[in-house]
Amino acid sequence: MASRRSLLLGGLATVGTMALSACSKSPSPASSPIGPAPTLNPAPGQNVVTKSLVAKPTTLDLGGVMVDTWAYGDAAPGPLLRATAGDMLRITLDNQLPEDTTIHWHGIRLRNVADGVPGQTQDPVRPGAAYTYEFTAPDPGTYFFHPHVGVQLDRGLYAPLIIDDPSEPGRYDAEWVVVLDDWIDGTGTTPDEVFTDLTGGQGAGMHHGNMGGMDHGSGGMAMSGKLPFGDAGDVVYPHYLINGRTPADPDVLRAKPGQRVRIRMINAGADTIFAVALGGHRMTVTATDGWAVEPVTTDALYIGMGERYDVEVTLGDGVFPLVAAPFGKAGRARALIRTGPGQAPAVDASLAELDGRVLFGTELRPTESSRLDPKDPDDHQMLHLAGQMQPYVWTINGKPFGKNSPLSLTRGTRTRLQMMNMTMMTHPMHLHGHTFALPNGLREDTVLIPPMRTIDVDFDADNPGDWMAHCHNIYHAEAGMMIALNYAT
Ligand SMILES: [Cu+2]
Repeated sequence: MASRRSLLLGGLATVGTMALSACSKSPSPASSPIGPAPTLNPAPGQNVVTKSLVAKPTTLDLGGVMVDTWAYGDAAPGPLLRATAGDMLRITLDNQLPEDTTIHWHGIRLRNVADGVPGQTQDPVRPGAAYTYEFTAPDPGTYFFHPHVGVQLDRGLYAPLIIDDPSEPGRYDAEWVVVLDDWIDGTGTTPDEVFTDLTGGQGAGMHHGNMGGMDHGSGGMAMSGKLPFGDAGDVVYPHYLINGRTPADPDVLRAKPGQRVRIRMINAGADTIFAVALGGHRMTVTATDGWAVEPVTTDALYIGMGERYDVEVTLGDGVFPLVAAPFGKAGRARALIRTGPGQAPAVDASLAELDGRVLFGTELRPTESSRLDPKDPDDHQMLHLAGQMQPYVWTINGKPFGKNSPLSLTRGTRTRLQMMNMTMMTHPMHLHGHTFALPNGLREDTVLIPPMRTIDVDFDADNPGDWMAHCHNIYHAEAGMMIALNYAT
């Protein structure tokens, strides 16, 4: 049976099923091996942060739900990685998974060889092998890391990466990292099986008995085709998590009444846009994707896959739910903020804030210090986004990754990417190795592009290499919605 979405999208794409052969689990390596990355030696006086990560199968307790999954160590999110802007990071990945993997350092303007794209910037890290990533992290902010292989991100393989600003005064009483996720791995299926179902033409991962049912009109308020994001996801998840915990047995964040807290929010979900709100509070947004913005106070905010927002709140006295409502899907993620005694609100208690003003990231304006200086672009490039559910193929510039032509950039140019979304879904588009600016100068590395909308972003081609731009819906990316952008020194 054709889904509503496939009907809406029918005729927009002209790519046949053969195209899916390009979407192997590990993007096919270049004809010759890439070999080890050249060693990076720290500059005189440069601090080096050294850490080891083990990617491995493990069993996690999500809060009354036990799942077999893959993670960095024995927790999801994995271990917080923290450094100061300008530091060199030297991170060794020990691959104890039964598959190839890599790590992509999402949002960091790093040297190309450390970007973690198999077949493009490195050879895949084989099972049992290790690989050392060495790079300098130039910009402070909230980031995260995850594999760039297949749909591994939709397992437990993600963790926050915080880069501190050495010049920022410590003006918060506390700081919390809040990682959002949509969870299905180990609940009777795996992300690989979900992807197989999606590409099998049988209709979007709806065959797992423990899933909540497809979102096409079945979820009450969770109607498909809803504004502003249209059909926002392809997969119905049995669980939505904050910091790896279900709403029934949530993460509890503790502080004192009246304290000012910075919350660093990361959407590590594979297929879910969230609206986030804190019961009984308004939140002031101070940064997006690591870049400072003119502060805006709001009831709630949307956060797309791969996006990060920093907010500050001054806490009241009591117990408050921090809720992330999956857009267009039933269920919620929840943590609790506790500043005093009292009983936690019910898991499904409604939040007035979610019915208030919900901020879009694209409404934000940059601070003067984070604005990209205005300049006419020297180079215009286009990303034409298309796709369909049946067959499940998502394309950039008419073809899926592997068949589309890499964009050829020129070093030293101000480059404009015109991203045209010709579908009825929202796509969080992410650019590696750079931050782009929206027309008002707002810096980001990931931006939500609603259905049938075009967004122009500008960036300076000042970091040569073979880079990627792709949708951060990991199922779209794996089904082809990626493209390479290449330029030489
Ligand atoms: Cu997409």
